[in-house]
Order: sequence, then structure tokens, then C-alpha cells
Amino acid sequence: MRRQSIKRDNPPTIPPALESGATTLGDPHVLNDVLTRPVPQDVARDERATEAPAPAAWTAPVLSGSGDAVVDLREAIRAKLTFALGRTPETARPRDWFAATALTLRERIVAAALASERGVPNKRVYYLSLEFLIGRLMSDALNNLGLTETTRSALRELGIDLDAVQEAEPDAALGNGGLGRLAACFMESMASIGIPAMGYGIRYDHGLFRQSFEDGWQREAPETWLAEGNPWEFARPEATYTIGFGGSVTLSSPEEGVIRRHWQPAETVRAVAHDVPVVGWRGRHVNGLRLWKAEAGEPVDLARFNGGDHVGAVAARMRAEAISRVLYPSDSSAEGQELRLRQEYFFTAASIQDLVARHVAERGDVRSLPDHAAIQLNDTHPAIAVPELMRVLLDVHGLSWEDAWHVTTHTLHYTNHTLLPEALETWPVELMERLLPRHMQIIYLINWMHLEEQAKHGRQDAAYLASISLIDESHGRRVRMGHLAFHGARRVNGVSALHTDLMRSTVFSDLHALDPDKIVNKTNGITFRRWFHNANPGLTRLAVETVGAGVLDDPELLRGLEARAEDPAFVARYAAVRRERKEALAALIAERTGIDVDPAALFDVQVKRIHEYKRQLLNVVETVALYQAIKAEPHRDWTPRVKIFAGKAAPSYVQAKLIIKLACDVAKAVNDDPEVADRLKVVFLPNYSVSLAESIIPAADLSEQISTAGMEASGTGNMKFALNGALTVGTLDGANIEIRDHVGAENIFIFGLEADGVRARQAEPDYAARAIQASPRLAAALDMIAAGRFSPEEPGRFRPLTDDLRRRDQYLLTADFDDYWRVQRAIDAAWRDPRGWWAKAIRNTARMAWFSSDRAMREYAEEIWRVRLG
Ligand code: 26W
Repeated sequence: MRRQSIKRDNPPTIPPALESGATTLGDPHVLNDVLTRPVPQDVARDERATEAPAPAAWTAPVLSGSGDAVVDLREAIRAKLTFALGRTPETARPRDWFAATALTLRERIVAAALASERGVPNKRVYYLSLEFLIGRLMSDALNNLGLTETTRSALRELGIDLDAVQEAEPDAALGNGGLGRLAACFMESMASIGIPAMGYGIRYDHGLFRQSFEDGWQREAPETWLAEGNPWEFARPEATYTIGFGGSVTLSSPEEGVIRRHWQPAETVRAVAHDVPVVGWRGRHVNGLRLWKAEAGEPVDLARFNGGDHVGAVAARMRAEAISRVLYPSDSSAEGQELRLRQEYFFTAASIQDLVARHVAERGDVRSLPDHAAIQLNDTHPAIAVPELMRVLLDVHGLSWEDAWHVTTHTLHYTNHTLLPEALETWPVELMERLLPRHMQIIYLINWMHLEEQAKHGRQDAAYLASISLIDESHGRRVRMGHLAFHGARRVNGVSALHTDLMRSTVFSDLHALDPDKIVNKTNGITFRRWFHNANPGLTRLAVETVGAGVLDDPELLRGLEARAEDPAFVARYAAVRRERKEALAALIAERTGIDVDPAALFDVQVKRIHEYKRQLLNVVETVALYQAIKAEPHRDWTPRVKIFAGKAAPSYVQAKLIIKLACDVAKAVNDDPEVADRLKVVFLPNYSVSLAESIIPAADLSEQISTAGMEASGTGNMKFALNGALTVGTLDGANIEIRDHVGAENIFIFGLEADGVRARQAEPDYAARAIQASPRLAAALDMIAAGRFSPEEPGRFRPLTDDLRRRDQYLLTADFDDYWRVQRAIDAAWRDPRGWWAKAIRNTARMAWFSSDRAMREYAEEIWRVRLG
């Protein structure tokens, strides 16, 4: 079936600006994709009809490039299905079609890479991260190559629905939350704006666990994204490095008057590269994400096997492979287990070897590394890069200490993502000495020189030296990875203005005083391609039609929407897009939880990792108070709300799991209470993921960003919601502050203590008990929970939560409760004024351009990496 058969009653309207952006990758018209993509639910499934009608929701016709492009793609996909996968169209499952399509797109990406090849770049960025929370890759690839509609047509001609194919892609959940998702956004932005870059991480067999609920309790199951292979990746067995652990350090015989040290590891593991291409917007640039898989040197110990010990024969292999087996599921608390340190060293050492080898091959002299490579350490997880790079320079390349230190401290940069004490990594000296003896020697020497330098300047008081030392001696001797990364880096950055200020004034204050220019701020960002164009094609299309297609390249043009914030025709269309997304989410909620929600109600959303500092409990307690208020006055004109939660708790985080259970138990009581009816519904969606976020965020009216001030380093979900037009209810924490500055204080709902107020309050004795006493509403809600109203079969179930609030309340829930209640009622009132509400929502969308990760990456490129855009 040829493309000509598709209806073309309206002439395509391709803005010339888009055509001029054409690449050699095919028909330039396909770059117009985002304009013409139907919203997912409008797409007819499995349509074989020759006369495919244009989906109802859009006015422009299908624009899929020339018929030839469709035919070429169709035949390429068919060939992949047959010859690469060995399936026939008749027997192929959606997963097979996904693989065939991905393999086909991968070829186009390689073609784009070759087309954009500009020889050896002058400088590359290496982004080292233990986590990359990528999600699905197909919509990124399709949209950035401008091939969505061509592919949709090609598959349709094969009787296949593109949406079903996309649904068959498993999420690559190689990360826990914000830090990992940020790394993924940054990779996409670097490819889009042309920063030559490579990401380095671990190819975990099992990403973040799958969450289900059993009677409201979180259950974890292994995640199996690689069960059927990964069609995006290229295995590169030729790029394999040997990584050592343990053993001892020997001295060489003095040659030319220098004594060299040699590390003789007791154990070695092989790191095998697997590359995932990252294609940027319009296919102009392609970068690589290199993920290391751990393998044993020898797959089997033949002598043991032949001796009959069949299990023991593969023990070493199991031990080696364990390194890349699973992602650690803890977020914001350091677990301190040996396997974690092995993971950190494994991927850091492989990456350093790889990039040094590339540099030497290209430039000859390792001393020029800082001119041609900028390494970014994503938090302290790769901080072992400091002594590892020193070791390679000293022991392998024979540099002097001074030269090696110069190269190291001019190549490395470090991003801090949290100041929570329990999340600051430290490793016992004893463990480091056993696992990485040479690195420990180097750390001692770095520290000795660092402290000696201070002594020379007369700063010898013990408390001061203890505070800047790389070794914490207050409870056993432990290496402070944050101090190590700080000291070894040329620049250190925080991820929002407030967070960076707090870095300077708290955890790193003494180190900051030694080098006041070292700490810089780089407020986080999000990639608009995924979180706006792909997640919300309806709103994107409305923006394009209103301010022009240039908005796809320059989000600053969103500003043009401001003028329409009170234009009834525009507001109606904006509201219609939201309504359509809410209906889709309501259907998903019904399917996954059995709960019916009314799409006309206010969708109030808190989705993120479950952590006490993020204060999901504040939201749940407010829900209970609202429930009580509705019960007390059932006939009042309540604003109908749906409270939507999603998020995973670390499997070992008992308190967080109990908060989930409370949310689920409150949901049951509220949803089953006929007196409440549609005025309040509570939903906990299981298994939060990047893909689920893409469905939830465009459907949100209200975005909950309610962490205790000073504790959320930045947040990035807050940006995704505001861009999509949800209004924020939030504290002055992290990037919420900058969001308020951009969208305007009248378009955001701020409440609660500020960071300094939090500190002052924490110093007051019995602050929680007094706050509860002063708030009858809070006291009543807590009493209801503590009395077992939501857990009649086990009345004391939630006492650990309520007791903690009464006695300690580290996260100041009690201090902020009344103000939170007040602002929520102001939100109820605002919702009852639709014109006012939509004007605020539109102004949010219009003013969020600055939060693009393209902006963040440009700042890093100019002010940290000093790298030119390609
Ligand atoms: C060692 C255990 C551990 C694991 C992960 C400690 C700390 C982490 C991360 C630093 C936690 C994290 O994801 N931090 C988040 O980073 C985001 C991106 O900068 C910020 O937006 C979030 O505010 C911050 O919590």
C-alpha cells in the first residue's frame, strides 16, 4: 500500500523555518513531525484500511514525507523483522515490532552520526554517572530524527500501530530518581545543542525494582529490561578494560632516581563497553552513552570443574558479574556496602582508562588532557576518579606528583546533589585499604599535602584541620568522598541557587573559604523534547500554532503565549488539551487501580521518590484533615479534588514504606465513603517510572513540591509540571524559588517556613508538641490516624508515624501544617475561578523556557567545561 492512498484534503503547511533545518536524513518535511502528531489515544489501532482517515483531533493532515520515505522505512523494518529477528509479520509480537523498528532507527542514527561527523573535536565532555534514568528511547529517536509520522505510516502499512510498538519498549530504569533523570536530560541536551560528549555508566542487568502493592504494602520485584535484549545498544567487546581489586602495592627498583609504585591487584574483572547512541534534536548531532558490563577474566575455572566442583568453578565469574547485576535502590541514603564501592570503582576506572586511551591516541601526550577533556562527576559516586586518575598518571604514565595533580585538578569537576547528612558518602578507611590499597595511599598523600598547606599558613587548630580533612575521624576513620571530589575538582557546582548558597555556608564552608571561586551554581533543567514535545503533543501543537514553529528550537518563544492568557478562544483550546490528558489519565487510573475519578475535578499530584524530607506525609495528613472537614460539613460547596500519588520507597526504608501504606489506607477509607462521593478521591498509582510520569504530568492541575525548606537540592519534576501548566503548591526550597521568580509570585502558591526559619525552629525545644497543641485541626487529624481509624484491623499500625511527629518531627511537618492548609483552601477558591486559573496556568507555560536543560548545558559548557558547541 502506497502513501498516496492516505487522504490529503488539507494542504500541508510547513513553515519554511522548519524546512531550512533539514538534514540529509530524508525528507525535510518529516522534521515537521511534532506539529502533526496525533495525541496517542486518537490513533486507530491495527488499522489495515487503505484509506486511513486523519485522526480527528488535529487539523493538519498526515505529513509523513514522500511516499518513498515511507516505503523505504516499511521495507527496512520488514527486513529487520525477518533477517535480524527471524520472525514473520504473522507471528511477530509488539515486542518484535519494537525491536525491528528500533534496529531500523538505530541505522538511521548511525547515518546521522556519520553525516554530522566533524573529525576529532577539540574538547569532549565526559559525564560520569552511576545512574542514567533514561526511560524509553523510541520517541526521542523518532522525534529528534523527525521520523514519527513516516514510521507511523510505514507500520500502519504493515498493519501495525506505532503506539502499541512504543508501549512494548521497556523503560531503561538505570537510576533511582532526580539525579539519574537529570543525567538523561543532560545527555539529550548535549546531543541537541552540539556538545561533543560521552556519558559513562553501568549497564545494570536489573534496573530499579518493579513496585506493586499487596494490601497497600509496597512489594519489590526484579526489573528485567534486558530479558529480550536491547536493540539500541552496540556491544563493543573490543573496548574491554581490566579493573583490579585488592592485592598489594610494591615498589619498583629506583630508576633515574625515581621510585615508582605498582599495584598488584589480587582480583581482576573485565569491563566491556556497550554503547547506546543519543541522537539530538533534528538529528544534527549524535553522542554516545557508554555503559560498562562486568565480566570475569575466565568464564570458568576448568581445573575445579574437572575436579567435580561445578558450582565452585563459576564462583569467580558470579562474583565478577555481580558488579553490574543490579542498581542499588537507595536514594538519598548511603548504604555503605562493599558491592556498592566495587560498582563505583569499576565504572570509574573503566571510564578513566577509556578516555585517557582515547586522548593519548588522538593527542599523544597525556599532559594535555585538560585542554581536550572535561570530566563531570555526577555526585560523589564516581569521586574515586580523583585518586584513580592520579594513579594512572603517576604509575602508568610516569608523571611527577605535581604534573599529575595539575592534570587531575584541571580535568575533573564535581556536581553535588544533596546536603542531607545521611546521603553524604563516606567509606571506612579499612575497606578502602583492603579493596583499593594504592588509591588509599594516594588519598593519604593528597590529604597530607592539603593539610600541610594550611599549616604553612599558620592554620593549625585541630578543629579546623578536622573539618577540611579528607578523612573523618569522628566515628571510626572514613574517607569523605565529598571532600575528596571537592578538592580534586576545578569547579564544584550546586543545582539551584539556594542549594549552592547552602553548600557555601554549611557542608563545604571551610573548603569554600580556601578557594571562593570554586563553587558555582548551575540550576538544573529538563529536556523540553521529552517533557513537552513528546509528552504533551497537544499543547506543543497549540504553542506552535500560536507562536510559530520556531518554538520547537527556541523555547523562549513560549513567551508569546502570555498575550493570550486571557483570550477566551485560546484558553478554551488550552483547557481542552488538559481535559483530554486528564481523561486519558483517568482511564489509566481506572485500569491500574480500579478507582473511578472525575476528570472535571482538580488533579492534585505528588509523584517522586518517597522520602520523609519530601513530606508526602504532610500531604496525607492534610488529606485526612480535609476528609474530616468534608464529613463535618458535607453540604458545603467543596472543590472536588483527586489526590494522586506515585513513587517508590527504598526497600530498606521502613518509615517511607509505612507512609505509602498510610496513603493507601486513607485512600480506601475516603474512596469508599459515600458521604464524600466525588468531592475527594485518593489514588496511589503503582510502579512510578519515566513513562508513567510522561502520562501523569500533562494531566496535572496542581504540582506538589512541599519539601522542608533547605532539603530538596533542586527538584526537576517541579519544572516539568510548571512547563505543562500545572500550578505549583510549594515551599521556598530548591528550584521552586527560581520557578517563582520566573512565573511570578501571583502564579504559584507558596507556603511554609524558609530555610533559615527551619533551622531556627529546629533549635527550639519541643517545637512539634507545641505546634500540634496550637493547631486543633492538625491534632484531630493525627488523633484519627493514631487511633486506628484507617487501620481498624491493626489500630497501632501508624503509631511510628504519629509518635515521630509528636516527639521529633525532623522535617517540620507540624510547623508548616496550618499554612499548608491555608494555601490549599486558597487553591480551592482559585479553582472555582476558571478564567483566573487558566491565565495562571498559561503564564506558567509561557515563562518556563529558562528551565530547559539546553540552557543548563550551555552554562556548563561556557563556565565549567570551557568547551565549544559543535
Ligand atoms: C549514596 C546514596 C545516595 C544515592 C543517591 C545518595 C544521594 C543520592 C542522590 C544525590 C539523590 C538525588 O537524586 N538527588 C537529587 O538530585 C536531583 C538532580 O540534581 C535534584 O533535583 C534533587 O533535588 C535531589 O534530591
